[in-house]
Amino acid sequence: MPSYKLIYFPITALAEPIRFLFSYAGIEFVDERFDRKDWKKIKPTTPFGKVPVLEVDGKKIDQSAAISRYLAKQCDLAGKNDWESLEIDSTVDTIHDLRASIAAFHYESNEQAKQEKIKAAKVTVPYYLERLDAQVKKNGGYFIGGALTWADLTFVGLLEYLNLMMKEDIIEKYENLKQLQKKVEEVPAIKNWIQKRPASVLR
Ligand SMILES: N[C@@H](CCC(=O)N[C@@H](CS)C(=O)NCC(=O)O)C(=O)O
Repeated sequence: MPSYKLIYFPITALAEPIRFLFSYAGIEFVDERFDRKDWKKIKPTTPFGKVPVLEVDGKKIDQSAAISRYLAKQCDLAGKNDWESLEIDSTVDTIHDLRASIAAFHYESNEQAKQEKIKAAKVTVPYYLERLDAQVKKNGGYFIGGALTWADLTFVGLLEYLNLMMKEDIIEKYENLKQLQKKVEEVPAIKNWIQKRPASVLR
């Protein structure tokens, strides 16, 4: 088994689906959370100036979805066939599109541009959530194939951060997504991880 170190800010966000997958797979990893003030120093040591970065036996690799997919394959969460794997990839990309529309206003520093992006997100966010909720309903309580996959772990892993940026529980009105969150958070290995993980340091 390789040695794994996950490097990220001291928050859930893009690293949390990866941490969920390590926990689910029962794979040990070093959960390295750096201080925000050190980011300037760390950035040039990453492959493309972004985190999360995973070190595998000292080799550095980035991109959270690619890392998640790699781990999902090791614990049978990557689909039962190529079609399901494609459906999972597609859903994960959709979840990241939803995240991008929220992050767009959250990280906007120009006040006028921010208001415009908030207006856009007020349309986009429910648009995505309605469809994701319907997808879970149609697929037996999970996003794909009536069974747990890394798409479910990605969505639930990212939720805390999406809620923080939106300043509300974004799935409150979406019964199927709420049930999904509950199911994922009750998987024993994930429940155990959530209980022991450090709280996010928000600035
Ligand atoms: N597509 C990348 C996005 C990575 C990304 O945007 N990371 C942000 C943190 S959430 C980052 O490193 N920001 C600091 C910077 O760009 O200087 C992934 O999914 O890993």
